[in-house]
Amino acid sequence: MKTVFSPRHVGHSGNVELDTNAIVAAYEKPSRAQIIRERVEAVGLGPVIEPNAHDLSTARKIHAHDYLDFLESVYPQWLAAGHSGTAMPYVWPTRGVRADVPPTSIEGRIGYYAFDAGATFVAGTWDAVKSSHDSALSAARLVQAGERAAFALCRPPGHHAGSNFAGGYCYINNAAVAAQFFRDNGAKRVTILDVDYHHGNGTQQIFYARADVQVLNLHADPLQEYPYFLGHADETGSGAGEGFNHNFPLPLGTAWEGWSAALDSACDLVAAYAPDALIVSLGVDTFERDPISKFRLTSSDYPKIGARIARLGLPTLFVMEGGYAVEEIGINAVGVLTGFEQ
Ligand code: SP5
Ligand code: ZN
Repeated sequence: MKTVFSPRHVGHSGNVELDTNAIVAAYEKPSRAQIIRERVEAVGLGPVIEPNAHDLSTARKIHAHDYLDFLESVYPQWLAAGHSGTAMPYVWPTRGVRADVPPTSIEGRIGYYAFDAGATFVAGTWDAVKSSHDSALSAARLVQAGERAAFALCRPPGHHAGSNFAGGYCYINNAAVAAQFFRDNGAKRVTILDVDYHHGNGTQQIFYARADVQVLNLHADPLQEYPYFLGHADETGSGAGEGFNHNFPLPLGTAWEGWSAALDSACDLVAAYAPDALIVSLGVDTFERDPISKFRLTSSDYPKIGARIARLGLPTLFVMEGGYAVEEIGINAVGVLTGFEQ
């Protein structure tokens, strides 16, 4: 299968993040994408191509216009306010506040449009975010044009980004934009299957009231793990979307036996929905040695994930999400893809 990848992701580098009790170098770093790209070439998965430029018209259907404007302007505003280095929020709206009034100061705005401290900005962030979005759309176009599968090697990732908020290293929800693209180009139903360790709260929020995009999430139980405030099993959709959102919260320490049982259940639901296209939000932070996660999948498990997904027999777009064990991230992510192709 083809891989769509933009070298412009490297502009999003040098960020710091808040980790337990310290400001540390961000776990979501450029070497992640570089090592995956090298593995794609080492195993001969297929050609690696750069994305075409796409405008934001599809993204505007799933993200608020003022939010996209914010993403593009936040870093220049941060500099104009006399700040330097990593732009990050320190205050967020919560219960009982005026969530309808975006502040004018950049310190207020950056918190208003985020749910955590994990969506930070440097000078090259917007260009990287835009290139990641372009990779998702270009790869989606390959699948829409008839390829069995394609790999959008997106960085930064997207599944924590909602209609009007960033967080968890995510800005534009690349998988959600791809789903909207499929819907706008002939697909009647689209499924997003999110196998990242963390619940894809942004993807769930975007499609929660929609029946045309089925969303399934396998993830660490939000009672025990980030992003904590969404991802329970009783979140099944609202209004017209009732019955089209499925969560599989799993306990910390889950290994292949428990994880694959949830994948089988999810795949049964996908088959019953019979989508025209499948998008896999591909996180490999389920790995036993991931530095910020607590599942126990091994490198030999990843090809089995790909093989199970392939059995659905659907046009499939893989969109890269998380995974922070940088040494093994290429083996694990590309393992899913080679397992799919066998
Ligand atoms: C796309 C994606 O996988 N985003 C994940 C964002 C996770 N952010 C929370 C990180 C918390 C790190 N604290 C773990 C302590 C290990 N020293
Ligand atoms: Zn994750």
